[in-house]
Order: sequence, then C-alpha cells, then structure tokens
Amino acid sequence: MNPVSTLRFSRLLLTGAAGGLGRELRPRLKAYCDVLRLSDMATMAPAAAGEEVLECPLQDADAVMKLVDGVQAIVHLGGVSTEQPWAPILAANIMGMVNLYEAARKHQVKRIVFASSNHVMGFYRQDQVVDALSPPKPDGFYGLSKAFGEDVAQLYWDRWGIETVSVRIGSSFPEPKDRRMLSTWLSYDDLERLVMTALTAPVVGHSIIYGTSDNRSSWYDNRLVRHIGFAPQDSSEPFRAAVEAAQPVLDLKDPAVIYQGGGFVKAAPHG
Ligand code: NAI
Ligand code: 15L
Repeated sequence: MNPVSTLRFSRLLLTGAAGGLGRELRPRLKAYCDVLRLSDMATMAPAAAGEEVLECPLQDADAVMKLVDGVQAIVHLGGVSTEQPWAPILAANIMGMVNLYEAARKHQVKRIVFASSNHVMGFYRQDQVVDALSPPKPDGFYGLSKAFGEDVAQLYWDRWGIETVSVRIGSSFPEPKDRRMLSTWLSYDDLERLVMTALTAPVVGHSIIYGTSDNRSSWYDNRLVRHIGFAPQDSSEPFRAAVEAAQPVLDLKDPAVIYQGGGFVKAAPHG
C-alpha cells in the first residue's frame, strides 16, 4: 500500500459501521474515498454504489485478515463501547485490536484512526487537566481495554511503522445530555473533521488526541498534538442553558460528579 500522503483514498475501511458513530460517518467518509468498505458483526444497511459491506466479528483473526486486504487506511470504531463484563470486551477490544493490527501489518496498511475513549483517563478528577502524556487512569474494564488498544497502536508504530491517531473521544452524540457532557461533547461535524485531519495529517507516528468540540469548559489539553491540525468549530455552549436547567443541582460527593469518567466510574459490570 502507498503511504498515506493523499487527501483521497482508494479504499478506506470503517469498522463498527452499524454503530451510532459508524452510521453517522458512513455517508461522510464516502466523500473522501473511491470505495468505502464497511464492517461490523451486526447487520448493516446494504452496500450502495462505491461501498462494500462485510460482516466480521473482530475476534475472528482469519476474517479480519480478509477484511483488511486491499485497504489503504482504517477508521476503527468497532468494539464494545460501554462498561461490560470482561468476556465481550476481551473478544472485541483486546483480541479484535490485535487481529486488526496484525492484518494491517501483513497487508501493509500505513494509517489507522483508532476510536479510543476518555475512559482511559476516567479516574482523573474534573478539576484536573490531562494531556497526551498523562499516565492512564482507566475507570473500568472498558477504559482498560482502550488503554490496551493505545498500547497496541504504539507497539505497531515503534516496531512496524504503522501510524495511528488514537482519538480519546469524549461524548459524541447529537447534543450534550448532561452537565458533564458540556465539557466532553464532540459534535458529529467535529468528529468528521477530526477523523479526516487524523487520516490526512502528513506525519503522526502514534499520536493521542482528545476528541471534543471547542467547549468553554474542558479538562483536556491537546497542545501536544497540534501537528494534527484539528480545529473544532462547534461548542456545547448553545446547549448550556437547557442542560443546566434540566440538572440545576449536582451532588458534589457523587463519584460520577467528581471524576472525568462520570457514571462509568461506578458502573458495575460484574453482576
Ligand atoms: P456503538 O456501540 O454504537 O458501535 C460499536 C459497534 O461495534 C457496534 O455496531 C457493534 O456491533 C460493533 N461491535 C461490537 N463488538 C464487536 C465485535 N466483537 N466484532 C465486530 N463488531 C463489534 O458505539 P459508538 O458510539 O458508535 O462508538 C464507536 C466507537 O467509538 C467505539 O469504539 C467506542 O468505544 C468509541 N467511543 C465512542 C464515544 C461516543 O461518545 N459515541 C465516546 C468514546 C469512545
Ligand atoms: C464512551 O466511551 C462511550 O462509548 C459513549 O457511549 C459515552 O458514554 C462516552 O464515552 C462518554 O463518556 O460520555
């Protein structure tokens, strides 16, 4: 495969295409490539012109090897996206991540955008600021698996020169749902901007960037990754009055209020 020095891709792979962000990015990414290959283990809408649709469980190494054949770059959204018992996280986010990078190595894919999560850092307090060099403090099995995913990306950069932008996405939904999300919200338009700048920045090695819009309040510092050139254009501010009216009082002793991970810090996946 050619190095990713292009603004347009011959064949781009989007995993997690049946999910919330995958469905949102599907038509947007199509504009930047000749062929968009879509995969998930769940059912997806049938292929339109210029699309390929392949069902693929990430824990199936042989299937992932075939999935990655012929792609120039990957946007990796597939996986467990909330706090869950260990077994599905192990399959999707641990085995799946290694399978994807092994396939990328064998098929000489040069650039991956990995959907990591703010939950890698969930046990930092909301009065602390974190950057790409702050040591991880995952808030559960899910955050732990994303920290592992970032380490996989680092290994494949150091050892095999596969570039990755690990995006610690905050909260990417149509609008911020609560007071915490006023700080973590990432609009869908800014998500598209971030994914595309991460795919096309000339040199990224393995870079870790926080994925949020230009929110007035924030606990993320992206100064170390200015080379990516992400310039968010949206903000949670227009939603502030409605969000604050719906949640006027916060329990300042509640761990979900104290820590950056919010409710994830007390999610109980162990039954
Ligand atoms: P989602 O849960 O809606 O989508 C994830 C997709 O991955 C699903 O369609 C699911 O079927 C697929 N998947 C799960 N296990 C799989 C497996 N073993 N094999 C193949 N496919 C599998 O999640 P969403 O919101 O679309 O997020 C996309 C990515 O971004 C996820 O990796 C998530 O962890 C990450 N992220 C999302 C945030 C958000 O605010 N939406 C915040 C932080 C991270
Ligand atoms: C995540 O990592 C989840 O995938 C998403 O569903 C949200 O809960 C988000 O973090 C968040 O922290 O708001």
